[in-house]
Amino acid sequence: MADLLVTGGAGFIGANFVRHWRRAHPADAIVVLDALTYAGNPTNLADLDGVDLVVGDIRDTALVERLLVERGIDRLIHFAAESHVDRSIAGPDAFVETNIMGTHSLLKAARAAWLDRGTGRPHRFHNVSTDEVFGSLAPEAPPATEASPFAPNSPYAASKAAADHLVRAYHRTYGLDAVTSFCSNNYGPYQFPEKLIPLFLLNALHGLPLPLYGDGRNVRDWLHVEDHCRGLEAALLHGAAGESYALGGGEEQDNIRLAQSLCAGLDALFADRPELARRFPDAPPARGRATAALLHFVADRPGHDRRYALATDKARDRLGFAPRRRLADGLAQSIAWYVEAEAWWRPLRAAA
Ligand code: NAD
Ligand code: TDX
Repeated sequence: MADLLVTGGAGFIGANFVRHWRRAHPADAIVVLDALTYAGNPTNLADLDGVDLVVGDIRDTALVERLLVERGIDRLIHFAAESHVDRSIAGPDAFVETNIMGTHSLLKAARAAWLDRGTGRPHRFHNVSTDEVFGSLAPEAPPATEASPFAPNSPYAASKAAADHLVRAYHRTYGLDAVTSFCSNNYGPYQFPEKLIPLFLLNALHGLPLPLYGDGRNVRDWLHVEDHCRGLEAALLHGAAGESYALGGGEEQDNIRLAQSLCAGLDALFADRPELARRFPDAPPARGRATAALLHFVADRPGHDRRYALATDKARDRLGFAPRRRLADGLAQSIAWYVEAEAWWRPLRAAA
């Protein structure tokens, strides 16, 4: 096997994956293909050697085919997507174009480069998907598995589900070596501050409200991004062609509880480090108040899925996957990272 192509490698999970792969496989060259949308940030990769960032669109089939052929790339891991549910509700078109048409463009390029040329070389197309394709679970329902029916509810989830079906079809019809993984809500460094955890942390540092949608009792399963990356590495290297694997965190939590943990974690950090009150004078603990006072309820997200959860038995048994980082520890690490990463997030907030 030769170089690795990572689509969407300048985004949150993609950048964490590139960083992980660099540490785990330092001899491999990595090509990142990223269109640098609002969510793509080259500074996420700026300190790495041996990573070639190609700024381009996954819908450019000719570009992708050229990269695969000219660089002798046999492995592709596909993160590039429009990823934010609220944006998909406000404007679904970009989700159909990037997530469905874009994935199909990659599949066409992979088929042309790997199958039509008849080189017979091993190859692998890894498709990164989400627990949202299985839709909303009832409170007492068992977690979704790889065999659960698709029931997507948001335009985002529907576009991911469509892409997953195309990946499956290219395996069954053309014999493309393809694997799909489904994952729970990720958190950790470099997450764009529109998603719940970084949004709430950065709002809190500025003394701004923390808007909980609806009754705040929607449940998500949380997985630290480094654990996700270890699961993806295992699936890319050891997953079986045509199979799918659910990578869950085993950490279900409703949004109120999660938000309260974030607030308490921030209060504790400010108590430990008095200099933070000078750096962030608008944060409640800098004024002797609890951060949780910023929490408030706002109108619900339309079609808001009540609960997601994934059973990871298959990934555990076949890939040896098990999350290492507990949520409490991962949240403490994330809070500390966002407090220190002011140079990273300040331009993003200014642009927003
Ligand atoms: P992100 O929004 O942070 O990053 C997406 C990246 O894709 C950005 O760098 C962006 O520039 C790039 N991109 C967008 N459109 C492109 C195009 N047309 N061509 C090339 N590049 C393009 O997303 P993320 O949170 O890192 O998610 C990565 C993948 O993982 C997505 O496929 C998402 O559906 C999936 N996923 C995310 C989560 C999560 O909790 N964040 C959970 C499960 C699955
Ligand atoms: O301001 C907010 N207030 C709020 O209550 C935001 C941004 C979110 N929420 C709620 C909605 C969800 O129940 O918090 C929960 C998490 O929201 P998001 O961070 O937007 O994530 P979610 O909609 O669950 O989707 C995420 O996980 C699955 C990723 O964005 C997807 O890309 C991934 O597939």
